[in-house]
Amino acid sequence: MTSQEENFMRKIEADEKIEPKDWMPEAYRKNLIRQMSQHAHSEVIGMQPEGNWITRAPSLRRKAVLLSKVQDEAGHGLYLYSATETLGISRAELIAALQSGEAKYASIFNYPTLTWGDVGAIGWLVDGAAIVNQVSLQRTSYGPYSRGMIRICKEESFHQRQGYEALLALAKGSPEQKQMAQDSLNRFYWPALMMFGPHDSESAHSAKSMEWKIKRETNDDLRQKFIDQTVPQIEVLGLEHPDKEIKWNEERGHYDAGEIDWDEFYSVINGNGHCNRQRVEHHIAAHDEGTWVRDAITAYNEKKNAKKAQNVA
Ligand code: BYC
Repeated sequence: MTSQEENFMRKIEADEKIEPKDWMPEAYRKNLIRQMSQHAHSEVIGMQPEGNWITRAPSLRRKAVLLSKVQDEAGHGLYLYSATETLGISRAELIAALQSGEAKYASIFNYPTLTWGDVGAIGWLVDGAAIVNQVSLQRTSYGPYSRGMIRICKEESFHQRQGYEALLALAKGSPEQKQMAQDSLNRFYWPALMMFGPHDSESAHSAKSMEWKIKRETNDDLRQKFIDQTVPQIEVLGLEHPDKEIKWNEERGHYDAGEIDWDEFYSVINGNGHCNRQRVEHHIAAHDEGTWVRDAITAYNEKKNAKKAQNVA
């Protein structure tokens, strides 16, 4: 080990944060860019399924709340892109990788939102799963990522509660509304479990990411936390659990659960989910429409800098 590597590992072991100007192994930097940019893309692509319901929200209050939640997701994407840029890669490169399909985003956003119940299920289950993961990532070893997570988690808890409250209203409503809530739970439960990634034994990046403390808990451990916390929440809603094999295991102190359909997971992350093409095409169209805004800002900044240079001279 070189002295630089030794110093890096000493910091990791002492739970000190690695900061942008610190020396870091190239593989650590690359792994972080991969994970953080995919996280940023997930936030931004995640605006689409919920955005689909802004114009059809059932009341003015629900519309206002959904609108601000979707705006929050855009903000999360921006924090995460900025944090990723501290690793020496530009926003344009990150977005090009998303649009070419080279970079992934969370599989969950390739499922359609068919009913209003789905908006509640996303807030409750998808943001709920995201929080379990992100609370753990608050202790990640890279300073800018860790600080971004602390801020994002605060907003995400509010998102989770608004989703649960929307679904509770349906579950305690008419038989048709209760059925809508059950149907959303049935469709979003398994994809929410897939958000935690493959089993630890199949996870390509986990071992190194755990060693470097990029990840602080494994995919399976985080998934188990989510499974455990969701059981009583389903009971309060008065809905049926979508997993018929769910059973408390006294010895483990956890719920045993049925197996995820991994063929479906791999099909979705490899680009063949219900909405993969639609999501990326929509992103490309929106990005193209915004070209004039980016051009205007660049021209303005150039003008401002030229003026500053003139004043100095
Ligand atoms: N979906 O070795 P593994 C939100 C990929 S959004 C797609 O275990 P890793 C919200 C993985 O990337 C919150 N791909 O990977 C927004 C890798 O492929 P590559 C999003 C997945 O990185 C709007 C390969 O499979 N949260 O809150 O160690 C509205 C092997 O996997 C998935 C984050 O992004 C998946 N589910 O662990 C509402 C959290 N799972 O890169 C809500 C940050 C795995 O080699 N990310 N893959 O091509 C992480 O914590 C980790 O990256 C993961 C995967 C746990 C997701």
